[in-house]
Amino acid sequence: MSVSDEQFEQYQREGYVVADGLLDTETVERVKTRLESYVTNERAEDQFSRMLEPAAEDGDVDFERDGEPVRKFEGIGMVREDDVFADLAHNDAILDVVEHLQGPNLKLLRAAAMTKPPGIGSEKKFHQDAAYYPVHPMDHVTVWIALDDATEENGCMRVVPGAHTDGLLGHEAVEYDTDIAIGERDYDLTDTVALPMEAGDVLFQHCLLPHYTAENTTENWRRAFIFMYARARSRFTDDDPPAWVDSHHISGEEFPGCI
Ligand SMILES: O=C(O)CCC(=O)C(=O)O
Repeated sequence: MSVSDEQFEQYQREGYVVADGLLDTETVERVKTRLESYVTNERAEDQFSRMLEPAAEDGDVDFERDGEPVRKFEGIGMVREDDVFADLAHNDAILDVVEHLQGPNLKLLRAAAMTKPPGIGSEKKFHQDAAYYPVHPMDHVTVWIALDDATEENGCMRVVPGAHTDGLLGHEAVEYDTDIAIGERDYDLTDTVALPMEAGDVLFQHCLLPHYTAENTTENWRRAFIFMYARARSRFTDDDPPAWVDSHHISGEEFPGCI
């Protein structure tokens, strides 16, 4: 097991754990090459969506470097449509850790790639991932995979250790309907620990853990892949959930009436 008992205790206590070097270079490069093929429009996505950086959408920047200024790709369709992304979602080393936390019957709730382009990669404000998903119980796991080295300068993950035990906080909409931020508390950077990571390191994060990433002020992309896994026995708690709420079988059994 790549994550020790002490690290699993840290996950329970602080709401996160980083597994260093969980993915090898070949796996990371395969995913980055595939992502690039969407950014450069060599491939077109049918079953998932792309969002450009706000600065580019407002026409404030002339960004022609390496394709389009994509802020993120999002949608479970990423694993339904693309074999490389599907392989990543089923990666044994990742599932080993997730199954230890969530048991053997797993569904995928979210797939996304957050790409933070050079110079214009914008911040992601403080939020809890659970706020996007009306699911019970609220103990699903976000897996954040560093595809490039993530540093304080290019917008590495910052978390508020232990705050997952405070429950779900009130959120409000930011730039887009699908972009929300914690309104109920006034977190700032002094509440956080920065988690610089090397490409191939993987962060496992409790869905109630408040987190934040800053702008990318460097000349290079800061790409990360994100999956959210939940127990297959979980239930959607909203009869009319937001359009992005969906689930995809990953491992073990499925259960009627559950996600
Ligand atoms: O990768 C990032 O910059 C932050 C992503 C994130 O927290 C999210 O999309 O929920």
